[in-house]
Amino acid sequence: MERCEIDAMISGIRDNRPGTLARAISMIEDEEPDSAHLLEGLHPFTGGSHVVGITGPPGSGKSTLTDRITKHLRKRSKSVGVVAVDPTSPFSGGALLGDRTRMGDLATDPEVFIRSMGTRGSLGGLSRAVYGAIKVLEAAAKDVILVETVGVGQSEVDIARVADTVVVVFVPGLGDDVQAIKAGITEIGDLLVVNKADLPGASRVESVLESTLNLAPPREEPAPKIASASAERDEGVEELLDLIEEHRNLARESGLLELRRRMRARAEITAILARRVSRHTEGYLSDGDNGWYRRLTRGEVSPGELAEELWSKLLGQESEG
Ligand SMILES: Nc1nc2c(ncn2[C@@H]2O[C@H](COP(=O)(O)OP(=O)(O)O)[C@@H](O)[C@H]2O)c(=O)[nH]1
Ligand SMILES: [Mg+2]
Repeated sequence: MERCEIDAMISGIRDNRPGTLARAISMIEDEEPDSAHLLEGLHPFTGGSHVVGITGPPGSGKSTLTDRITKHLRKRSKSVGVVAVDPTSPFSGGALLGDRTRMGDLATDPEVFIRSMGTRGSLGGLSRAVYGAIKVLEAAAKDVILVETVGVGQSEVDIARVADTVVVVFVPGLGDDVQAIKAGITEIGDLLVVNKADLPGASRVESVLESTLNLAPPREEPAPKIASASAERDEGVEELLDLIEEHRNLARESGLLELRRRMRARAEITAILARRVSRHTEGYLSDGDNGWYRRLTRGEVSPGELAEELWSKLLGQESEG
């Protein structure tokens, strides 16, 4: 790709042309060589969006909630980008497939851009792509970017936690005591939402969350707030959105936003490097002709020495160009 083509792509992104946004994200996802230049070119135009992570167990209603939040944001005249990293229920399929009218109005709205991402990348690949997609949407000047990721604690899909505001979704009936306490899940959220409040047991989950928070050691960041909602019935979503906006304003004043951005940059750099190292390593080790395994079995080298060798090769390639 010529420099001028990349420039044209950047201006297409800044003009918020949906086709260009889609193509740019695909380029990043497919790890096309030019995508690195594209991301470099986009960087100066990033940082203006409110990145909101929405995470929680599969089936808790993250996609439904994301859809609702998007609608309410549109009512507030905010433009929205959605990145859904949820292989179990893709935003464009899954729960929303059965409700085409709901998707319908969002799908034709030029101020809403929705992208589902699979888990096809290997180590570091997916996170790298998601950070890239966020960059594209930031450069397109989306007011809010919603990032849906499943689960908590899996590094590959745990991008939501380095968002400006992190929403963790809970539901009644998943073993109410366990889900709250497990894996310090309450620690990563700025807002803890009990979704499916229309189902029995929701208030019990809320009180379990409250007592978990009361027992938690004090932390520098403000204690998370607890909310409840029924995404399906569109109840409590407006209030949740108020809390999301309030969090962003407080985070900006307190310096928390700066801290989150720093964490995100750190995670992004790590993802790019991890991906580079893993590609290099996989490439070498899957090449049956270079004899690394023979040398290993003959006792000429140890795995550690081979790793050392590969590392030097990688550094050598870098300095060559
Ligand atoms: N009863 C009830 N069901 C809901 C609610 N929100 C979502 N669901 C349902 O829960 C299922 C999983 O929703 P989905 O949004 O795909 O969850 P995700 O896997 O977390 O993205 C779907 O059948 C939704 O219709 C809610 O507030 N109440
Ligand atoms: Mg989903």
